[in-house]
Amino acid sequence: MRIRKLYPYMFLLLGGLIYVLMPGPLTAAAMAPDPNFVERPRTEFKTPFAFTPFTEDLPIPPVVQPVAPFAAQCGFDLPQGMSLMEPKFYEVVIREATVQIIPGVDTVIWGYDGQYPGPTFKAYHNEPAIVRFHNDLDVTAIVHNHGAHVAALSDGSASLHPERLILPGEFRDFCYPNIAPVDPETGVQDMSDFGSTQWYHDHAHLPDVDLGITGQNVYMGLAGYYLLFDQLEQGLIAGGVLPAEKFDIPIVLQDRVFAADGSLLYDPDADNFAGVLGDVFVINGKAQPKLNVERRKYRFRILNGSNARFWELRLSDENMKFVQIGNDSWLLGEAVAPVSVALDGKRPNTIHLTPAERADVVIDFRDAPDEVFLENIVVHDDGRRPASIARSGTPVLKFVVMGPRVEHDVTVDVGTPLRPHTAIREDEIVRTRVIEFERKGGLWAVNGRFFDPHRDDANPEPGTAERWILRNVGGGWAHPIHIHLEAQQIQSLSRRELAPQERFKKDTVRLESNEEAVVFIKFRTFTGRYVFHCHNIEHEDMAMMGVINVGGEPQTPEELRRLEEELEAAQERRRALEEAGKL
Ligand SMILES: [Cu+2]
Repeated sequence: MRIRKLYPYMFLLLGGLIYVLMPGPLTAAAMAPDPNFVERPRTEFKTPFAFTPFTEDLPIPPVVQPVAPFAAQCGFDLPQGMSLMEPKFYEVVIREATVQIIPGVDTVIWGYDGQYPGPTFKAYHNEPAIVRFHNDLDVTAIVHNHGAHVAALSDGSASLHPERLILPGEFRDFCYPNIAPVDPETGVQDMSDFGSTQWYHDHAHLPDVDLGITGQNVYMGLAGYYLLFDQLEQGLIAGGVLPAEKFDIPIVLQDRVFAADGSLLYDPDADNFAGVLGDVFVINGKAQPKLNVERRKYRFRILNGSNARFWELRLSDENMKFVQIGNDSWLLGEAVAPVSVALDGKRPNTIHLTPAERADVVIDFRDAPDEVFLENIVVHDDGRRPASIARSGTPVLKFVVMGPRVEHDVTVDVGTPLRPHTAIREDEIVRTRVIEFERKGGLWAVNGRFFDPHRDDANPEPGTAERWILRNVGGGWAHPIHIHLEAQQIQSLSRRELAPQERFKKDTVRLESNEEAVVFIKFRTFTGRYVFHCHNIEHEDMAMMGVINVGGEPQTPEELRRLEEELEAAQERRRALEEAGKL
């Protein structure tokens, strides 16, 4: 495989903490510390295989099955007096496997249980899952359950807890309680925040060199679904509102580049750390597959699992509509007709997804023609942001529609109530923080600083709500911002209106260039250290990450004064940007 285990620019060292920054862009000539470095032509990053698309079936990942109980290393760290059902135990081996992503081409991947994408977890409310992940690779791994409400030590938050890294040949246990956040006033779980479509993926960051390898590990295949069910969602399914589990299909969107020997090519420094893009569209681990469907409604849990690529999806038949029922981890308050709201305009009936975002949608095939394509209309050929929207989309998945029309199908439609939504109120907000994301010194920074696992960037008090102003001051770059542990409720976006599907909860917020998002977030149930970061994974690996310490050392008067000053300076900067017409 064509992976560099450690990138040639080992510029990130000095006591493991201090970044050595070179003036100007990071080029091979400027850094040149690696005698083995060979500058390669960009043509090397073009896949040299031609194939006929839509000949192979869309793979459906198997469901992980429980094993006999074992003595777990992890705990749930729940509030006192809270009890759960008996846990279920699972064992998963992270290992190499040879698969065919492109028909007829053997490719080595790294997979959970050797599967790409990984097997699907199905978990139930209040029924904890304890998962033992064994690492049979020769690289370090760790697992983050994206969207999960879990104790800090089971969150897989990069190198904040280095003892949680799964070293080669070792295993670590992760404890997922499968609960909703506990309301600090009532002590009761707030089921309006109970998740539905989470995904688990690698999140490794090497503490000895302060370097992320998440991009490499996810690119090689380490990602899968973690689905949650509770009485409410099971009621919607049993009551004939939402499609049954048999018609509930995961769709992971990814892009990959292949070398001539069939191996996956991964090299973030080839593109100046802008973000790694592929030229083959891979859906559930297959290049442009097909799926046979009946003439009925299907639920598709679509995940942008790409490292850096933005996708915007539409259906080839203009008469067919998406009905969106979930966004990121959660079901919506009510089903909506999705709209893509971008800087270049609004496009109804399309689904825009930046890395890590999910859209849970229902598609009605009852009156569909025999062939329907899911198309991607984004033209995205450098890591910073999509270049344009294509009039003629690229078909990425073919639906082969068969059989008679199913009468009396499930009832979900635009406006159908789903999970009641509890809005965080303005009067609950106890603090405002400004978090600015920018390119700096060839890397990626948060509030002017690079990720330091030893520094707290925010110390919210448990049980309180905060206003976070997420601002992209990086000019031409777009950043999907992911905050661990709790949902974000978007209040406003500075450069576009809020789409109907963005009005409820998000765990990944897209910041367009020079855009500002005001979000409310409430910290409940757990204390400890978690991360927030850009989910362009190369940006994350290259330092665009910060630390939240819930209930950490109370901020000293000096720190609070500094926060006030930062806020004032940020407001000043905002005014300047506004005057310059840049926000
Ligand atoms: Cu970014």
